[in-house]
Amino acid sequence: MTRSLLLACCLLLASCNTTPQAEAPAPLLPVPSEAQLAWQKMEMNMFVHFNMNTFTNMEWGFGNEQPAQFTPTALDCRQWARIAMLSGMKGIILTAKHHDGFCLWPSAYTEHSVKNSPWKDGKGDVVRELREACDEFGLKFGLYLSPWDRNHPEYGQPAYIEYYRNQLTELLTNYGEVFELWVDGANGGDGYYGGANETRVVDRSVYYDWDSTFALVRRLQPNTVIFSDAGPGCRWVGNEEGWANATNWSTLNLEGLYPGTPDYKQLASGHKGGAAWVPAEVNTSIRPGWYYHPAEDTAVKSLEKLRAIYDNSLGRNGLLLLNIPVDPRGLVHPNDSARLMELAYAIDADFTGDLAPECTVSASNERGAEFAAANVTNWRENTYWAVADTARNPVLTLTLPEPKALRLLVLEEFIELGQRVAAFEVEVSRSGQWTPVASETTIGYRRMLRLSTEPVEAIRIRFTETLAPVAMRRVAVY
Ligand code: FUL
Repeated sequence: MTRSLLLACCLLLASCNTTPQAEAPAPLLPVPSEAQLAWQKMEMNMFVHFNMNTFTNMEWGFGNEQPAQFTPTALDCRQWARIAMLSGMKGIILTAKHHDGFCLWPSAYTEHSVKNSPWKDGKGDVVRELREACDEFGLKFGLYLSPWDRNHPEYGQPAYIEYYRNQLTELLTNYGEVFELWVDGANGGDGYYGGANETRVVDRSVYYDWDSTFALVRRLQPNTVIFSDAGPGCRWVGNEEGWANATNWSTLNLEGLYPGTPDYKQLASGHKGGAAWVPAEVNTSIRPGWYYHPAEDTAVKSLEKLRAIYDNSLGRNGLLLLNIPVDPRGLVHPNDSARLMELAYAIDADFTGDLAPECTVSASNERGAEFAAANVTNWRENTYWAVADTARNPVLTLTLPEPKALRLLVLEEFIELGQRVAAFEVEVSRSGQWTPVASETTIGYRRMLRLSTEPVEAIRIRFTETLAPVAMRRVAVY
């Protein structure tokens, strides 16, 4: 046998021994952009309402306040950032301008800002201080710029839109990377409006021409995730109480929706099979108000309430944006920071002791070796279990090394390929007998289910309705 013939035989043999690699499942469109994916993985962020209202004890300033009233005595953005970081939050979003129009940065386009306040003799810039604090504590930095402006004389006219865009340009040019821009939908009508003291209600579906403004944002900062009632980066969840619906699709049909849409109730669930990827952000406050009011020092939400909010947002395929009102000193009040530390400890305890890695994992179907069921317990971000395109109603079973009582189940889809699961059932086995413990709908980035079982030998998930073959990143069980 010649050498080349020998080589050819060897190659042939080698290729016979390799099992063909299974192809990854086709993505189910729409899928998240890289920026949306990075945003989703932040999981919990801090919202900071701090501005003129902090000093006037209001929620919605009228717009006739004076810069002289902005008088923080001990403002320290590093304190806010440290608390956010220690609470497990990954970013902070600040009300750079709220409905009263006062600007926390020295905007070149208005006199109604920190530059005319006594704070730091008008040389201060809260936006910059927070940006720097976020960098120091490894947090991302985001901004809220209220479209409704009760101070601006031209609000309601085209000139104001130019003003708004100029301010956006300042904020998106001079302060580094902004991970999220918060576009609020409110307009309550009346205001100071440069002394006019009248009611100005705009047609929110057309006045702001959001398409052009969002194009500007994308041009200045392509990775900024734009929040509004209609996305396009992420969406309001339709309430300020801290919950998404148990059925929560990250997909949404945007037609007819705009910031301030009256049709916001549907935002709690999104749309099954929706055409755009617009995941839900659950924004709520740790206190009754968004702004600090001394009378609410004793009304900080209980740990129990905050844990429910955590479960009903992050545990239901949402991102939690928890508001912490900063007080007139310019600091987070100790009642809030203490509660946040309790929450961080509780979350930590919840997610300690994942039993899944010790389980034997099996599935009714595996697409191929690299999509094995065992991938769901390896804690790697980029591996997942997937089933063949033809597999119907797959079942995933985790068998414990010895019977254990279970308190929490965490399920995550590999959303890089889209959101697929529409219905699933959970069963546990005791002495060989399977009993149902949950019948649920969507999963998405993360679904958490509180359980309270007797010691069980195994737990299984039956996927009863999917829009495409199942692709699961992770299953954790505690
Ligand atoms: C609302 C605003 O009107 C509130 O003042 C607050 O900023 C909240 C987060 O959004 O629409």
